[in-house]
Amino acid sequence: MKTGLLAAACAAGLVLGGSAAQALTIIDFEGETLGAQADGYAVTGFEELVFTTELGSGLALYSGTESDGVSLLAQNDTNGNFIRGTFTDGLHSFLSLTFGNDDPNFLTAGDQAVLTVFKAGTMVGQTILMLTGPNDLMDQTIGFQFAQFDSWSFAYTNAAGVPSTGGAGANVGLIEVIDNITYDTLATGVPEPAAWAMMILGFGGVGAMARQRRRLVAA
Ligand SMILES: [Ca+2]
Ligand SMILES: [Ca+2]
Ligand SMILES: [Ca+2]
Repeated sequence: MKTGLLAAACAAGLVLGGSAAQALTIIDFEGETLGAQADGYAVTGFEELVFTTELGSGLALYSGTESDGVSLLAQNDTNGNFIRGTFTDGLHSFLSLTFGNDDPNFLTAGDQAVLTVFKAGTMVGQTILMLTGPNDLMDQTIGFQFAQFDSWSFAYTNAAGVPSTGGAGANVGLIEVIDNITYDTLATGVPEPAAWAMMILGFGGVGAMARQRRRLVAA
């Protein structure tokens, strides 16, 4: 249900986006096989985004009452592990994802969700959100836009920004669970009429049109 709403919202964005119209890709992991995944995992058809973990292992696909269908997580959370994503198709400038698993039994005051973006390994931006109303449900969204980046990380940290390394009652015992990963689609954007005119004048347009692909996920 939530995925369908998100897809609809993005479709509306394509229509109403004005001069900045762009296609968006959404990965919601539905249809993927549950269980452990090796670092380097990518969803078939979305190979441009490769998932890894900070510590080299612990990726898993998961589905439970607190998640949004199938979701991606990084086990476990007594060792500072968290999720990384690397784009193999170039620089992006928009990213958002839903997250949750903010179990109140494992939460400490000040715990936060941190999305950091990098360009060629150098941090170029960061979004920090406090965990609002801890309820163990995936009901928060975090995002970043404007600066260009080619990789990102998502981590739960303590109030000082240190990735969680503790268990219940000591620092945080939260496991990152993310879903509905949405990013600007490179080389498949929907050109504005003026852009089409330029392409037709400059290149004949046919070749460029033939390479266009739409990768929006069906709800
Ligand atoms: Ca999902
Ligand atoms: Ca973690
Ligand atoms: Ca929540």
